[in-house]
Amino acid sequence: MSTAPPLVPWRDAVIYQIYPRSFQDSDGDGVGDLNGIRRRLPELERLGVDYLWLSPVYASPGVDNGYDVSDYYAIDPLMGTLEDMDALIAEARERGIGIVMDLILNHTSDQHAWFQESRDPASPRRNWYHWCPSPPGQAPNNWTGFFGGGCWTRDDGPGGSGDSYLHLFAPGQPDLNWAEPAVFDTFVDIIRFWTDRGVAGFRLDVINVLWKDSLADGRRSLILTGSEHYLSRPHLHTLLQQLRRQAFAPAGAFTVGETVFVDLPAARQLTAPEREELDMVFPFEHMESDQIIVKWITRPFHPRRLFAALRRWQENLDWNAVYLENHDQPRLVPRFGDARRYPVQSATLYAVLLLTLRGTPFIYQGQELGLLGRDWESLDELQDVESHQVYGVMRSLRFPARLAWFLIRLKSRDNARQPYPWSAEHEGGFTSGRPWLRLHRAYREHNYAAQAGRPGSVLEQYRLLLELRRLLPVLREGSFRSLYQTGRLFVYERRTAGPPAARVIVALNAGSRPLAFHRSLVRRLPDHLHVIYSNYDGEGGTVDRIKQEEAGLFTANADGRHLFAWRLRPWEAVILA
Ligand code: TEU
Repeated sequence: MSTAPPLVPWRDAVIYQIYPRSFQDSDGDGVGDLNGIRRRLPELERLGVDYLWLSPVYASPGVDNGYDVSDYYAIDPLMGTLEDMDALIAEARERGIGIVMDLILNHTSDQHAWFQESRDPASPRRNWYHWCPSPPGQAPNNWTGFFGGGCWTRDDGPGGSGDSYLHLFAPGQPDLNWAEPAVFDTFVDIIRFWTDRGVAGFRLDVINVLWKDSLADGRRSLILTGSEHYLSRPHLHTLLQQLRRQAFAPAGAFTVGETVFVDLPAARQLTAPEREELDMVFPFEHMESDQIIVKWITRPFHPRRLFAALRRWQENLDWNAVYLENHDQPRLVPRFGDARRYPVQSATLYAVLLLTLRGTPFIYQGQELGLLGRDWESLDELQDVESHQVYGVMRSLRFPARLAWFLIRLKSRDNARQPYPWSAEHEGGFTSGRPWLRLHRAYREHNYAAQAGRPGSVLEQYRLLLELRRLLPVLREGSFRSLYQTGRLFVYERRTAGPPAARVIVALNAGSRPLAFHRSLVRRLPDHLHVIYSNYDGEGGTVDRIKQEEAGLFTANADGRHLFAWRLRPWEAVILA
């Protein structure tokens, strides 16, 4: 009999995303693997996270680092075996940690047996993918893909029919045709296969593009011509309801959908509990606050846009996923913070933001160390298929080579994919061999071991904030109300009606200059507030004090620290009660 504690319900949980090939290598081949993750479970438990979402670990030729699956029932030999996966699930479970798998329903690898069979027009699998006749040099429609350029490839290879197949992503990622009932049934079976092994939830890759209304030409657009035919179409909702009813719900598995370009009305539909589709979705709007039209064209970041977007989503959705980093986004600190002058404060300001908004927070590996990225010297160093493909598109549009490289370097997904620096040792303790992607040059200074147990470090502040979330129900359940959101300042309240009634106020100064509160704001705040957390508070005593005070927290000004002088230091984040 297992003595494992029950898993925290997903609404109360903090989820940690692992990019397995960059987390911890256990066998010296330079690629992270499942046994590496098993080895690091003590560190993850110490951090205090409740679930691990693993980016794909299925068998894959690795064109898109596992987002091109060639067998959904098998573990990639680079990552380990099914037995290793079972052991990981069991050992994590013993520590009260659940495993969330990434599920790619929109496309498979072109090496998947299904696709190989479907290349034959007479095959029963022909209809599993979107095949269309096309004369050489002419695509069946004018759609453009997510990685830039076209999204049709003609099957000219040996045994090929000369027809073209649709791929919204890389040519090695043909889109499945969800109009084929056997595709649905197969995925119900796949989901059951993994929930039977103890998987607790799924992150559903690009889930809102699954259903294509038609393959007709689209309205010409600077990005994603054709997307009006497949972004969150009505039948998508039906498919999600069926998947939930037949696969996720019977196993008690929760879902978070990755929903590209999703707007608020669509997100509301997708997550409304009574509609029984998804539990949460990943919005993109706030991540677009430093870009113009496409992610590659950046503009100077201003926190006002980030805060305004977050606030809009907080105010218009009852519950959702909250995130600031993932494996597709460049690192937070050089992007939205001040990496040069306030690397620790800007990293921890965003930790406070992430962990005090309403919703289920997702931390991406390395975010808890305040990692930086962006230290690339040339395109040759990058592995990401998207970076290379988009560079090619930019060059064909006559972008000068230096400009194209400058833009790629800023936004390349490899910025987030550098192997995890565990220590100052050989390759950061990530591998005993040669890593598949270069570590950040500063790994000897910026690593896990250098921060663990050091009060005030980014890592220790994440740990404290997670503890605070567990201690204070208001941080999990409380309603959200914005009190002030102008310029670099964001002040909001979380409140529960009780009993016992509780309230905390969070104030953030996302700028490198001190900031005094305007009188109009001060007037709206209660008189007796004290700081229960500041990211300038290096002593780490906050949580211990709260533990002692638990009951009286919101009335007593226990240690007499009436510190809050209506003024925030550069990149200061405070939680007040
Ligand atoms: O991402 C979908 C997606 O929208 C991204 O490709 C996005 O367009 C791009 O990263 C912006 O730069 C998911 C996965 O998260 C990503 O890693 C995969 O490459 C993609 O799907 C295809 O499976």
